[in-house]
Amino acid sequence: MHNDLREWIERAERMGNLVRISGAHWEKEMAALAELFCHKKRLETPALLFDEIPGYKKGHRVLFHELIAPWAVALTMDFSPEYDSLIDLVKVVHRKIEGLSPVATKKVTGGPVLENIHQGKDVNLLEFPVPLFSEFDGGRYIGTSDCVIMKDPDGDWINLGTYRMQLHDEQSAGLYISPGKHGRLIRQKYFERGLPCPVAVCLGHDPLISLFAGNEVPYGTGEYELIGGVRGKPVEVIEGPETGLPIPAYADIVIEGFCFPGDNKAEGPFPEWTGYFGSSSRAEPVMRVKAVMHRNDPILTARHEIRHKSFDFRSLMRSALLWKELETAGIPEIKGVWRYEQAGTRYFNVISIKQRYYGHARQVLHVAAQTTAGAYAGRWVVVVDDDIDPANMDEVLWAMGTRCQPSMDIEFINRSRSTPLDPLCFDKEKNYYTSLALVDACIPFEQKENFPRATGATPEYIQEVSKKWSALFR
Ligand SMILES: Cc1cc2nc3c(=O)[nH]c(=O)nc-3n(C[C@H](O)[C@H](O)[C@H](O)COP(=O)(O)O)c2cc1C
Ligand SMILES: [Mn+2]
Repeated sequence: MHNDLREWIERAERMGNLVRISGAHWEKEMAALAELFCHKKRLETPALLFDEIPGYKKGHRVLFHELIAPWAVALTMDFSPEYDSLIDLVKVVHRKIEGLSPVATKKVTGGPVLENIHQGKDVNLLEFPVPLFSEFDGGRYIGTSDCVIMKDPDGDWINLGTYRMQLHDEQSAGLYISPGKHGRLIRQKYFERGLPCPVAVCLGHDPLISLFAGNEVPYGTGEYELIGGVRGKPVEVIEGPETGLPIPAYADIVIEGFCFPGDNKAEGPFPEWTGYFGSSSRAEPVMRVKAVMHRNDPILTARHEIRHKSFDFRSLMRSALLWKELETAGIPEIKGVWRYEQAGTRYFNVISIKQRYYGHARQVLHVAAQTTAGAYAGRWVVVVDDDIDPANMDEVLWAMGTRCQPSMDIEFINRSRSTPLDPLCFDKEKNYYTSLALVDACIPFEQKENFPRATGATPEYIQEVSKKWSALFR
């Protein structure tokens, strides 16, 4: 398995999945190229490594979209990138997560991240070619594929989260964290005590860190330990010189500093995962940066939230995390979970089951809707039988069209968890609720034996004929 971002890039390039681009501008051009690649290459989208960015030193690079295609998650978690249906990939990731034993971090005294250290007056965030995604954004965003490291003041829990960061000036950046996120709850604890909140942020790092920082794992769980679990060895960390927080020794770029109670500044808008500008400009906490550490020729990782893309690592991870939570709740016979990228990996979730008892399908719907992975900004949860591939929309629509009696088979949950980024949340100061539709598109359990036979030859006969006539389909 790769050890750091540098090795990951080498391997991606060897697979033919990395495109190097010289001379594209940080102002909108890198983002537009990323959008173009994404729409032209769909499930084969490569990672883009930008260099010689106008106004910046050669070697000060930006890596866009390291996790936007199935090959990338396979490389990052070290499994084969071959698949027939996307649900095959979820099964692999689910197996990896299901049996994961957490591995604690290992403290080390040095590492490549310390090749360059700037503190005090020497801190200058503008030394990095921070992208501007579009002319409608609140500013340039230095943190989009970042990893924000914080410590619970009441214990040893270290939380990692991906939260957007807008560049304000050389020594400060805005840190937007949605209500209820772990980083926000931790920061709030410091503020309620009138204390500054220590923060360290990786701005360039192994994509494996992003897999866990950017997805919902339960409150109190250390994401570092899960990363160590996947790797099979501890994440090596140095102690941050300003905050004492554990910082990955092999990161490309890390900043350290503090958020102070009441120190807010206008932040946003930002083009969000919903496919809209999440909210207009609002006052959000500022991170005052006290130290910058980076490797020679540092690489900033960046993500542009592209509307109508085919895939994102969040679909895979959030599907596998939801699957794990359903099993942890004791529900049997979950056969597949898919959370559609086209609906922001949160709004439209499909679960397939082998029905075993009366009420099985409803149980799945209600539990899935309120898990850690599923509750945040959910809108539609659909349950289907196990002959339906939840990642195949053709099959899901067939089930919804033919097995769901809307007046009986759709239930609603009101005042469920949402976010100010939700385009249907009109009050951006409070009332972040959504309703959820629970759609039972399974054959009614008592009709299983009598339900009309689905058309088509049996799978066994289809296989026999396709073997006999294989020359026709070459
Ligand atoms: C690329 C990317 C950008 C994200 N940006 C934000 C953000 O700006 N604010 C936020 O609250 N969550 C954001 N998220 C979602 C959180 O990272 C995610 O909910 C994660 O679970 C947060 O960690 P936590 O559960 O420890 O709070 C982003 C996720 C990804 C993958
Ligand atoms: Mn967390």
